[in-house]
Amino acid sequence: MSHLQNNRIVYGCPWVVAFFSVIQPAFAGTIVTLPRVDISTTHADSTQDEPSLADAPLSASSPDQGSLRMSRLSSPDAASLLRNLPGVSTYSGGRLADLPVLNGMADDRVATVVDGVRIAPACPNHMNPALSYIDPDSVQTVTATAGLTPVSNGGDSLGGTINVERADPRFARHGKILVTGRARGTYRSNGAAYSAAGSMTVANDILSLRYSASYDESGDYDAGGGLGRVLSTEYLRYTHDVTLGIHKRNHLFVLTFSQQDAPREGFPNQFMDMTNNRSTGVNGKYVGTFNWGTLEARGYWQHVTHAMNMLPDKTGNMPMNDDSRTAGYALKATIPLGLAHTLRLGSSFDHEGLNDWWPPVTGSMMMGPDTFHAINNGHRDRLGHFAEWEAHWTSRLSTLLGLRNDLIMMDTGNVAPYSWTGMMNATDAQAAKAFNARSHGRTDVNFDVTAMARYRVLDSLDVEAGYARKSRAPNLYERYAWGQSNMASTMIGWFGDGNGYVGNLDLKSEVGHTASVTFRWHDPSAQNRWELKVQPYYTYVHNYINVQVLRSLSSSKSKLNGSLLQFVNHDAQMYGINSSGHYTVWNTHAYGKGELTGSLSWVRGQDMVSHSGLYQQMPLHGTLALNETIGPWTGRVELELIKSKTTVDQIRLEPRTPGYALLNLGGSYTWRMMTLSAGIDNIFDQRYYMPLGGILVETEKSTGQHIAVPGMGRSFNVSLAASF
Ligand SMILES: [Cu+2]
Repeated sequence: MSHLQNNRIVYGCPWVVAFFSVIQPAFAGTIVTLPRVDISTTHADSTQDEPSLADAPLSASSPDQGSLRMSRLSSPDAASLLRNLPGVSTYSGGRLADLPVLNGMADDRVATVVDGVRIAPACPNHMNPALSYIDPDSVQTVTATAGLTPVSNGGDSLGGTINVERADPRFARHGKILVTGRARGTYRSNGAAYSAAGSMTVANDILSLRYSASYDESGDYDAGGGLGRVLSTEYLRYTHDVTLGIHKRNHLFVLTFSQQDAPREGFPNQFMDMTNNRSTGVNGKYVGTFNWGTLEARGYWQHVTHAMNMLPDKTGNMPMNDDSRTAGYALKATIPLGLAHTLRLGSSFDHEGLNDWWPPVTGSMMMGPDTFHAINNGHRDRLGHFAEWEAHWTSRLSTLLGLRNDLIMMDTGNVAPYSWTGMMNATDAQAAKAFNARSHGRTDVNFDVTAMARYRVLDSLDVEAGYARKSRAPNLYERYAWGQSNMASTMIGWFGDGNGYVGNLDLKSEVGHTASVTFRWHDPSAQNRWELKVQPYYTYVHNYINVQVLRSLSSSKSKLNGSLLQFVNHDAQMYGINSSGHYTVWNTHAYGKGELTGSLSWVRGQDMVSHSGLYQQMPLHGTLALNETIGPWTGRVELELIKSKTTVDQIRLEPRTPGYALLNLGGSYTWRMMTLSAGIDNIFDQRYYMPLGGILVETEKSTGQHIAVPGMGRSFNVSLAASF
């Protein structure tokens, strides 16, 4: 696994810096970075110098340091760390809630694992996805594995796995005390955004205690090209984490307590905004090496209360609440069998419990007098098991074969509309009766297989090819959302497209068959001066969960253009090519190191029943960047190129968007413990519309105009950071 370097360049508020600069010198030289008890390294030591297929498939990629620096300067959303990776795009609603798309598969189809835990969004609009709970400065490693994913990287997904981990705790040398930390303050001119993030560790050689916190706030941003302010794009979020680490010989135990408050976040492409999201959680990890192998055990618990209504940019009043409790464990044992073979065994259980209810609005004819129960005591429990066998046959040939079983059990209680008898609630009362008349319990038994091989054809060419069968069971809303009125159905949906959605009790799991091959040409020397990766892929999905039209939403009272859509199983296919590379242009004492990096991705998706394009398929897009490092200076020029989006999902009225190019510039200077970074995003204030950004819902609601959400205009960003 390509771990990012343990980045000690960190950033800070001046007052924090001033305080810690006083105490810093006393502890200089006591820092010990724990020898990672890492499955991939322990295994690699026992065989040839060949990286593990399961932990580092060629289809996996991680952002380079220049890209990470720029992402952290530009955005407080951890999903932005993924932005330049091949095959990866994101679709946005709120600015702290980007949802990843891998090889054309979005959101729930991607296993997004944060600190070993996969948490489903607790919201009918997916406003609080897994990556929204971690601030980018706390993130240590980011890996996106597109397409062929080893079964040990997670089931119940089709597109691949995104793995984000916070830094392991740090310990001191025996007999010493370590005090270390980082702090950073950031200002972004567009939207007048402020961020602050900091962390402090106190540790001896056995115990380590770390406190991390972050704060992010922004007003609405201005679109590029003088389009004006984009309403409902503000946010405010606080996170706090306390991490306790215990390290004894070959054992590492880590316990993290997390708390997050997000009092507001606007969603320009939803009918609702987030008016509060509060999360409390515990996450434990144990890693131990034994004479038989390595054991990694994780456990977690999280409670989320989520509230939605309209922030001042929107008109209306409609409170909606979610309460979710999740808990689970994951066990993974890595057992070397001789020098050439490794067996991995895993077991996991994830419980998700959800209540979604909409309190009555006093004085409203429609929203009352009772409480609307959208999901009443719903739960989705997943029990997963896998076995994976990796073999290094020769120094050139390795194979991986994995089998996985996921058992997904779902159920929910009876539901209720705002009123059983009110004239205005007749549609929903009838729908609730029909829903309650049926049994709701469903069990999906899913099997996954991944078979792949890697062959070193030349010292400068590796080829990895394989096949994966992967499955995903429907989420709670795809099965159990039941309201059929315009008002109830438009509250459901994480697509930002202005349509209304209703679930389907008869949905089956999606099963995807993917064939893919990755070619990696690279510098045969250890200097790694150049690399080019090209990955074509094809996926056929049986029972892809798409939609069919039940009726139009437009009426004498509604200016909406969209439709009431019901989730249905259709077959679908996706194919595309991901490519990425880097090239060291110069590396001399006088001029430092100059490196070109780039990526180019193309994907197409089709519904085989409706013959429409699939929703949210990113048009051809790429990034070209030049990174320069010389002494304490770094610089980056980045060009983003996105082709016009002409293939769209006609059923959801997905807008076509013109092509565009954005130029971004950034640089940093490090002086002792301080780093000053500055950058300009979208230098030419280019006007553009986000191809996966959905539509301006409030505009459509009031005027009937169907407009894609415009992207952000020029922003001057600056941050000051310190590490000590
Ligand atoms: Cu929400």
